[in-house]
Amino acid sequence: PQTIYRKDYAAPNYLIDTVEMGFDLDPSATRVATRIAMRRNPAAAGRDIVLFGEELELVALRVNGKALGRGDYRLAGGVLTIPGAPAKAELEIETLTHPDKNTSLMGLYVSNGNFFTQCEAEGFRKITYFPDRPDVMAKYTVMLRADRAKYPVLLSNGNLVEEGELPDGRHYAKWEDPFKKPSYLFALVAGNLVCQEETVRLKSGRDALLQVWVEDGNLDKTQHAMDSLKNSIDWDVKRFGLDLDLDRFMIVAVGDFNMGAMENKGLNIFNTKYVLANPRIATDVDFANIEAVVGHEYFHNWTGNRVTCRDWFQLSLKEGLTVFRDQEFSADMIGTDSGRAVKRIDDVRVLRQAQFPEDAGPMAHPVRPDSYVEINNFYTVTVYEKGAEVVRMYQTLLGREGFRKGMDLYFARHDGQAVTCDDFRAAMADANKRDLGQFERWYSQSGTPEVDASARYDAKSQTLELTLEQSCPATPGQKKKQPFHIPVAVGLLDARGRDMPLRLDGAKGAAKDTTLVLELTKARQTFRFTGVSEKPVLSILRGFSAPVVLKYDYSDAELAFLMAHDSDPFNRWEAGQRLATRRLLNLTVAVQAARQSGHVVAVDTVLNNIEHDGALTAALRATLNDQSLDPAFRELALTLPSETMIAEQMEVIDPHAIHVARQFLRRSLARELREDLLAAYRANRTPGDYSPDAGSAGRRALKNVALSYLAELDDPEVLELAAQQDVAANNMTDRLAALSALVNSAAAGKGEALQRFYEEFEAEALVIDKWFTLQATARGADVNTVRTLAEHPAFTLKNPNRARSLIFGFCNGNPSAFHVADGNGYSFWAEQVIALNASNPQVAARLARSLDRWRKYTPALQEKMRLALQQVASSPKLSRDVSEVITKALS
Ligand code: HT7
Ligand code: ZN
Repeated sequence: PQTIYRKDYAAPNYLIDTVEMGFDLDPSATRVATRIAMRRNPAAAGRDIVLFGEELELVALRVNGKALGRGDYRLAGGVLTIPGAPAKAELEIETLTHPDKNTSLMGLYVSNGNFFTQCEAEGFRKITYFPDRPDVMAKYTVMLRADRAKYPVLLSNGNLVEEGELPDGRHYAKWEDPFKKPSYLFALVAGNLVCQEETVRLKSGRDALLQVWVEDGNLDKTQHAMDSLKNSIDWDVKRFGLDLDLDRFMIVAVGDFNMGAMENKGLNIFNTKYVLANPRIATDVDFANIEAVVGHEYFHNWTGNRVTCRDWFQLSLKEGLTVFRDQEFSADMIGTDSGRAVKRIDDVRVLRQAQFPEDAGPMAHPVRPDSYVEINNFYTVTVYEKGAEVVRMYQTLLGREGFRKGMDLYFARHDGQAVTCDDFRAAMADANKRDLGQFERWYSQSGTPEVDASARYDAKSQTLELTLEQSCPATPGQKKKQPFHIPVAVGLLDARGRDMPLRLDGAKGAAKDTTLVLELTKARQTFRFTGVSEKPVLSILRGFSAPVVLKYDYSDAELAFLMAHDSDPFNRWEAGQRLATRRLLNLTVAVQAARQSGHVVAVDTVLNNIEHDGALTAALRATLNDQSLDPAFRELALTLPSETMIAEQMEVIDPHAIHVARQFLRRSLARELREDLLAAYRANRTPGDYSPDAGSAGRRALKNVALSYLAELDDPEVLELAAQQDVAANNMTDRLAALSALVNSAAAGKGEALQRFYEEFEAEALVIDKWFTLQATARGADVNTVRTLAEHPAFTLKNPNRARSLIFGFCNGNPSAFHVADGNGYSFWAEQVIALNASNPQVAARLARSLDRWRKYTPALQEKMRLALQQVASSPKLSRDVSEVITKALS
């Protein structure tokens, strides 16, 4: 397959003013007639009309009314070229597609009997031949025709301008989008759907119709999405002065969808997982995710749609910025400082768990990649989550006001254009009169930078010298890195744990700030604080001010002190994680040593005999019992780093040893904190009607993490609590937590509880997904468990949510079982990747990434993973998507 390079970007030969499309919708053969008004681009060198098309039957092709014969154009490798076209060309194209055969879920496809489209990134070319690239923007008019009985609802972008009857029981609807847009934002939906709707008055004084469309029977699950949409509209006006520009804004839910949702202009299409919610079927996390994704897609209307990407290398221009916006929205919706901090911790956890490993593996790429084989493989945590961190750093460096000025200038300059990450950076720099030249390296250099900190306190001169040294590991194609521009937020704590006022040497005025943002721009820099009256404890990288790994030689006592006192909640949590990670790594080494010594003693006996760690237990007890702390924060503090997180800290990953060590620590904490956990469990019940608000969700989270610890003890009193909760819960959060506690314990009734759950929720696909995941990730589950579940009548690989629930759940969410020594997990993985490759390459390529980090494992496991990767590599008809991932993993 061909590699596409950023450096090869060339402006399109032709621009488009208008696109008119007519669809005769039929699941087995849909006819699409397209008329495109094109004109030569004065800024381009080439003269050919270049169109892309995939899996299409070309029925007719005319230029300015004249039919083109085979000699008038070239068609090869999905590219249709018309050489020597006139300066102004009206192009007419007729194509046939087969939506019911389209299992890739890109382009026009059928899901549960209804029609949907997915055009980002390059799905429009599966509908018609077209200059399917984001820098070609045009105004669209769309005529949909279909059988009225089967497809009573016909939707597309923009405004409904006409509808009516046709012969033979068919009907039509004509839609006009007043805004020009790239083809990837085109959408249509046709089917038997119902909606919840509401008219709202916008800031501008105009009214807008908001609709949430779902299948019949799901109208009891749309209120939260509607509320989230209204909140998003209000928030974007308040925070960024950006109002809804349409008379009508629609959200449509679909059960078969490759990703979370899609921001098509005025017609957002969503995975049902991010729309449907009520207390019976959705957890607190689901409610929060729906709010975030509804916000995300809505915010794209400005950051992505009004201002779009010049080319797909610039994807983070819209995705990083929009993730930052949705993170800020969710934080503001919680409203409290502690709630904001909890949200920040959650976001950083995702970054560390998924993006840091990506940045250290074979698929590492800059936030703005330089090349790709298949663009779908670059919808990554680097482009999205690291991209959001990059945007957040602008705000940290420029302040909220400065950031807003940059945003205002960005829209003033680029509304209606397709632009680059450099354009965004220039707007930020120019609006604030700052030189952000070095900041560009965050876009061009891959890898996670490391910042090594060391400090020297001089009591006599009352100065503290903080030396920061940065480096960045080599990544594929990038051996040497230049220093980044890194904002490092720092605070100093006195012996009583209070923040000290800070002053840098040479700064004017009295010290008053208690957090300073240091700008690290060199490989090594020393910052001198003056007037430091006593030796402080350092709180570095407050709020996780940059996406880096901070190394600082904290003592256990300092970490416990920060856990108890740091005014920065992120670093307060971070101190606990550092302490726990240290302990977990020691335990993992002990497990390995015990295994190697060949003693017949149980590993537990060995672990029980190694030095008891009172510091961690005492600190966790204090946090758990500190009623002044937000319950949601206490839950996060109590949650140990995941097995994946611990793995990333090891030179050589030994999944089994990590699992044993982590389980051991959980059990011993449960034993020592038993009474405290029981008290927290009882104190944080949420009686009365369910509400997904952050306060209630935080209490449930704390109660349920207490339950999960307690269930480690396998003691009848606790298992009875779980059993009672399973029966009495009035919401899915508590129900699932109880079931999970039972399934992960030795409870006798867990099989029955699982069966009851299945029978109760059989008709709710999203809940059955949870049921599969719970079992795939359960302790004690192995490859055979998952193979058996894959035979269950409710399982199908064809539905991405279902495939993710079981297969991804196991391969990514149950490391010790997946990496079983005999390599059976890898054989299973290879089979599934190969099967998915045939039906849905995009989903297959996501699964293929489960072995990205194979070179970090023990030699025996490495060898088995290599064989599995080769098995996939040598399978016939490998898609571009899977081939790119596997080739990079093996190279
Ligand atoms: N911008 C959307 C990307 C997306 C997508 C990409 C490839 C294949 C299927 C897809 N579905 C949605 C999602 C977003 O970031 O909002
Ligand atoms: Zn997005």
